[in-house]
Amino acid sequence: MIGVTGVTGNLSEFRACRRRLHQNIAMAGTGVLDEIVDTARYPLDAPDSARWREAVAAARTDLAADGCTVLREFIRPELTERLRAEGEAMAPHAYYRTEQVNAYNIPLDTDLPADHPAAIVLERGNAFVPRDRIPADALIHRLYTSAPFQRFVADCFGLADLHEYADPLAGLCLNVVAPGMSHPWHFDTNEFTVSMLTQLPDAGGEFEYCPNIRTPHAENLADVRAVLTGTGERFVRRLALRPGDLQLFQGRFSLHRVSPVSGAAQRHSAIFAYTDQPGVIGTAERTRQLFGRVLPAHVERDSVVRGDRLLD
Ligand SMILES: O=C(O)CCC(=O)C(=O)O
Ligand SMILES: [Fe+2]
Repeated sequence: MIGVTGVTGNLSEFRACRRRLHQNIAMAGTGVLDEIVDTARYPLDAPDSARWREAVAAARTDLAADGCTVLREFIRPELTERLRAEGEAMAPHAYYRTEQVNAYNIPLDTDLPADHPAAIVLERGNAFVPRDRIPADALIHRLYTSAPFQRFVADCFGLADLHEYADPLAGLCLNVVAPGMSHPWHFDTNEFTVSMLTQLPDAGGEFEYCPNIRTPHAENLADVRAVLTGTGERFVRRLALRPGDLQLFQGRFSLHRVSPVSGAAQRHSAIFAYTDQPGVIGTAERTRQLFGRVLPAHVERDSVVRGDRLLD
């Protein structure tokens, strides 16, 4: 008898202890995060709970419909001024180099028919602050490296796993669009993008996108051309982003841009780059174009034959 009650007592104690342990493990990853993210609204502290699944399902519904979802006020609204100020402090480290590009990010001398939309040359005037200029305690850095955040984003995209882009410069960037500049129309070469506006410009600088204007099976060149030449308004949607909103975007099929910025203030957005394979690093050539310098990791990477066939 004593044995039975004793066991029962131990068992319930054991269960309570195990529950506390699980809570502690969850909180170890989210305690800091809870200061940044309103976990009542975005339950990063409760992976795989009903609330978590609900938030993920909502994001997936949006993504399936048009490749984009915006999680409003993902950063607690009382922190948006700090978010903005941190971005402003790092913005002077952006590397400026206006680049002639096309919407497909393929070489401008590619042999194509004259009326192909890739023959339309655009000016990429946005500049990037690289990861090694972003303090480890900046809100965007803490979010980028947070395990529950990564788990949540992976779930929203329906990915089994997600890894920080191992590139020491391109993993996390602040995208700076100065007055008079834009980030012109393009398709992304990566499958998914995670970003967060940190500072609004005075005017312009809108995120514009054409949901699924192309598909894996059809380039729909005439439609793309219409957008690039300013007659495709019917394809264009605009997002009224606010600092602290989290944007999940699948830009391979949806042509998109940041429209020209005007007024005095720059537009700042954090780009959280993740890959579905670990250990990915950009080429030295591309790194130099984007950041004006390379690190030993890029040089080493180029001398190693990679086991994957990923685009840079
Ligand atoms: O900065 C943004 O909001 C958009 C960035 C973007 O389209 C990209 O980095 O590919
Ligand atoms: Fe993009």
